[in-house]
Amino acid sequence: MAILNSMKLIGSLTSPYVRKVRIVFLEKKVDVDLELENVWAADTKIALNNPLGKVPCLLLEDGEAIYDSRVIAEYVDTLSPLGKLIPTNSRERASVKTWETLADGILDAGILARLEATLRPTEQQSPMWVDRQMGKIDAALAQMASQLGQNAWCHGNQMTLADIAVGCALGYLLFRFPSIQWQTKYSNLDTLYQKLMQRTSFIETAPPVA
Ligand code: GSF
Repeated sequence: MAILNSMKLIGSLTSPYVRKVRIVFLEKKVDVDLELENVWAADTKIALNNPLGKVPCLLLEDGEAIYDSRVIAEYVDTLSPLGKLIPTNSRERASVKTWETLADGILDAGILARLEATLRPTEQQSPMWVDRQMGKIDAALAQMASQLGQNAWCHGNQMTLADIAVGCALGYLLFRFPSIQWQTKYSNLDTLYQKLMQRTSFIETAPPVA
């Protein structure tokens, strides 16, 4: 195990999972060095730290690798008492983590649909598979909008990891699936998104314009 001076986050500027944990670091005011890694490059070294070959991957001060984004977010929330992002009460904790799973599910489905179109030759692509993934995105958006209702935040009366995960999922859709018109269909999600986008943590981690 290599000894590092400070924590190192391995990731990319376009990954929404990486964005989620970078926002958590910024909101918690915990320092971390970002090390850019293209996991799709033939010579990627990501598997040396995460055998699953995925980012984000956090290297702790003693070199231990922590993944995936949900584990990293949960860990970083414990590192400073500032603005708790995951409630300690077990029932509330489960609710916030379910919001996170719902938001991450949009990313999982979106990425699977996109890889089908970008990585597979046309004759091997399955429109049925893509439709299945797009159906998950539609259902998750509807659930988020109905659960949020007219509340200011996804859970309770302050920003939590639920809002961060939802904001990253909505931002990802704008970035990769601009044809999904979630802002017009769900004005309450748009209000939440606009509010999140005022925060330095969201502004600083916005995906680069291609
Ligand atoms: C998902 C990470 C992931 O798929 C998490 O961290 O929450 N459940 C995990 N990361 C992508 C990058 S991206 O598309 O955001 C990744 O590293 N993919 C490489 C691969 O081989 O799947």
